[in-house]
Amino acid sequence: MFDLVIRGGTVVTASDTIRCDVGIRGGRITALAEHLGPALDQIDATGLFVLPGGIDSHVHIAQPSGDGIVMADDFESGTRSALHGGNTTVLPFCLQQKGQSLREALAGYHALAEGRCLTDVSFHLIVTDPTPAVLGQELPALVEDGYTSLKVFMTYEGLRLRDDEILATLDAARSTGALVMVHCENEDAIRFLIGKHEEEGRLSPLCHATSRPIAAEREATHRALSLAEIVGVPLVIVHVSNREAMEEIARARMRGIRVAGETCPQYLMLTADDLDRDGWEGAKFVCSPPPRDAASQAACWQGLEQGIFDLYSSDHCPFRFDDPQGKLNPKGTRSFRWVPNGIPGVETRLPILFSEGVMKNRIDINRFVALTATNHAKLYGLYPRKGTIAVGSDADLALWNPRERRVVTNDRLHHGADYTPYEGLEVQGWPVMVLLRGQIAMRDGEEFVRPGAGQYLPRQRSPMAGGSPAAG
Ligand code: DUC
Ligand code: ZN
Ligand code: ZN
Repeated sequence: MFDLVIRGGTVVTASDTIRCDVGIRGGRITALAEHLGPALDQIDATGLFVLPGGIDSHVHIAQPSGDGIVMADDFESGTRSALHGGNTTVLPFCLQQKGQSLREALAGYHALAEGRCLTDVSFHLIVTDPTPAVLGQELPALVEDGYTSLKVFMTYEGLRLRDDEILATLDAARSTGALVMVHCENEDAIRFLIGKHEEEGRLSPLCHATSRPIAAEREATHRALSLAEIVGVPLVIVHVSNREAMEEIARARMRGIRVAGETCPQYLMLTADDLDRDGWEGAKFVCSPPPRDAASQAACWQGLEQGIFDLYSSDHCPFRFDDPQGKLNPKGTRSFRWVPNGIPGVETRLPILFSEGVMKNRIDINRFVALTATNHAKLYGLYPRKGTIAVGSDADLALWNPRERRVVTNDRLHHGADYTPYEGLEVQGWPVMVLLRGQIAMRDGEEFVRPGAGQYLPRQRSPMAGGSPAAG
């Protein structure tokens, strides 16, 4: 007897599309077959896609963001927003403050997340202070404990690492089997350009985009990949916004470097013109790297279709707009340089790719699943427990109505931001039900789980970094 059977849906994985029932017992998928027998409960999924729950491996929640600035989502609102958008797992960042141990940083984020999450959660580390003790002692122990990925920044004063520090961090990652994600933008070039803009009195939100040009991203992408080549370690290049950075990834692959690429909805749907909207409205679109132009959008679509990108993540990093602790902070009203970087997007990530990608025949539904769930689980050491529909996997599922049409409006979203960059966008396809480890967590926009239903997930080492995926 099953606890639950989902009957009559179209089950989609990264490789197959099959009409079958899904049998669930003890929170896991225990059978897939044309017709399954009796169950304590059942769901009629006729006319729906049954997808692996979305995994968003790039979100920022409750991360300190500078003087007087407060991120708009805590772990409850951030994971609630993720859940309503069809996700069952998110990977937020744990930011190490300078002078802080990684353990101490983790203790803080665990305390914030504990009992608050509505999806499963696992942390990436952000290393900002790569001392010999952090790299030589803490990191190896943390990787053993399931913190198997870390991010380094090449931009942002206070966060960025110099090349010697990046090399030391990559070397520590190589010897521990941690996977490194890199934010590629040349900080010195950006500082130079910000100075020029300010000298010339150019202070509007659009100047955020013009002070962070493609060349700054391309150069840093090339440098990060070269440093990885020198150390002999794989890399994830996150939030790629344009063709030239994509070309660096392709060239590195041709040299035999193992590199995964990620892009985000903002690089498919927004352009720098959005930062030029009336008044301070453009601040709503300030994120880094900035959205580029129509040609860059087309290039990023091509990258999703043709495989430069393995991951499609939100880089959800929400700030309120009409708020002195957000985009309109008192410093920010004087210059673009004080506008906090980041936009919300965890809830709209899947509908945007389904509507613009699958419904417009740019990608098929299997590629959609790979880009939104399976590849994230594989790359970050959660597969096959997460990211697929298979016997033995957690019953994390999104039941998807491909006919539902919606206009995206902020009042129907669940994040803590007071706006969405996609206000007014018409989409086709929306998740009508989400199951988290076999429990109905969301149905028709209504929640059936409480904060705390989401669990923390220690992870295996990434197979790309030399770890072997868990057997059984
Ligand atoms: N840029 C980042 O590097 N992180 C979060 C959001 C953003 O815009
Ligand atoms: Zn980043
Ligand atoms: Zn980010």
